[in-house]
Amino acid sequence: MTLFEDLKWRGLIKDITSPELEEKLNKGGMTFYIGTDPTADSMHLGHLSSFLISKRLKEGGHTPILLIGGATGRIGDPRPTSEREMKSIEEIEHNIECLTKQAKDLFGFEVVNNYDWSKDINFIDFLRDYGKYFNVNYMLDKDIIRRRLETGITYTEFSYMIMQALDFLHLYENKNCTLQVAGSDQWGNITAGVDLIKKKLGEDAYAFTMPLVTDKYGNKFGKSEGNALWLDKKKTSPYEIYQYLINSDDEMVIDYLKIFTFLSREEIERLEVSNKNHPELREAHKALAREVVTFLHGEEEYKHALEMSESLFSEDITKLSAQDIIASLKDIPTFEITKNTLLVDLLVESTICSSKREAREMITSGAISINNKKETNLEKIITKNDSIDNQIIIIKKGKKKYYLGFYK
Ligand code: 485
Repeated sequence: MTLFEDLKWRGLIKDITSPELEEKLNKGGMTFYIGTDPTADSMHLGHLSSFLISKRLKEGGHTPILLIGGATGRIGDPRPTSEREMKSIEEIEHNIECLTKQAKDLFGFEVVNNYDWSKDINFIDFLRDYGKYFNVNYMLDKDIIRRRLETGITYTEFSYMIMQALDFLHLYENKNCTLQVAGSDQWGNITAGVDLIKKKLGEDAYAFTMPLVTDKYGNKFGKSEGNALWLDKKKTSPYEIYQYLINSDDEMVIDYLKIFTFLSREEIERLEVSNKNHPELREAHKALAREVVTFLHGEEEYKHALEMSESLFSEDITKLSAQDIIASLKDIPTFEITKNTLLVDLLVESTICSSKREAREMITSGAISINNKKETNLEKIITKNDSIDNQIIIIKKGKKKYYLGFYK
């Protein structure tokens, strides 16, 4: 299978600027770049799907450059809906530092910052040397700008595409970079660069985009309850990432294996069969969680996450942190605990049981567990001593029903 076929098979190619690119990709030897803005102090799972392309192309014999947008981050890529709030320079600088380190640690490729070549461009030179290549009608016709015409867009954000185009030109001239890769929302920005190189130098540069990764409902992949899953383990524990991936939709897990792992086509096809015929084994889900967590955080952290997920269903649960438990027991019913309470009463107050009679029966028959430990004492009083991290307790009713109690 050629590199292009592999990328296609993995669903990693949405649009390409010209059909010649297929042959060029297969041949190897191109320098390419992919960029991100310092909007946060870490990349998230959404970025990972895009950035992994740098490793795939590297394996195909190309040379990657990772760009952190110190200049573009000061401006803000127009969102489809409304103007971005500008971040402070201190925050941007902090984010650049964190992202540069993260990109280097994860990939080990050259990392550049577009602030280095953009900061000294003088406004008059900018208008004379570059502005003349950008027809306003052409800019207005870009999807992202057109969508903002109703709600309004400032001159600052309107200029963003020119900055990204200048980056491509700069890297083309200085690093012989002839290819830019990005998610499909970047089509306007990257074609602005290809067009600038053509107009200014009369030469050909290339680009392709990758489809946006979504869950089965079409929502952006990599968000949990509206929060991004960060690649920095101080922000999102490896265990949380593990849990997120292991709980991937059955219909999506094979797509995710193609996008997020370096497993071979043969191996992924084997997992596809397993997922179809033996979904209960969850082999595909386990492989996805294993590959991604190991790539991001290493073998040790992966093993730890695996052990933790096993603890979730044993008395060892008390060894986990409240935060990790909350993250993994997401969709279960919750209740509040305000004071020391007789277990029987708590079961009724929390509506786990419908009456005191039922609660007593459940307890004496051994159907109630506190933190995965059976509780048969009718006099049992639940106090903070029963809690995990002074924050939560987990009550299990019968074999499968879990309830999460929060201390107020
Ligand atoms: O020369 C460049 C300057 C800035 C950028 C790229 C090249 C960043 C780009 N405009 C951007 O906003 N990227 C997003 C980001 O930073 O979060 C995301 C894209 C996504 C994918 C990812 O970066 O929305 O599609 O490309 C890597």
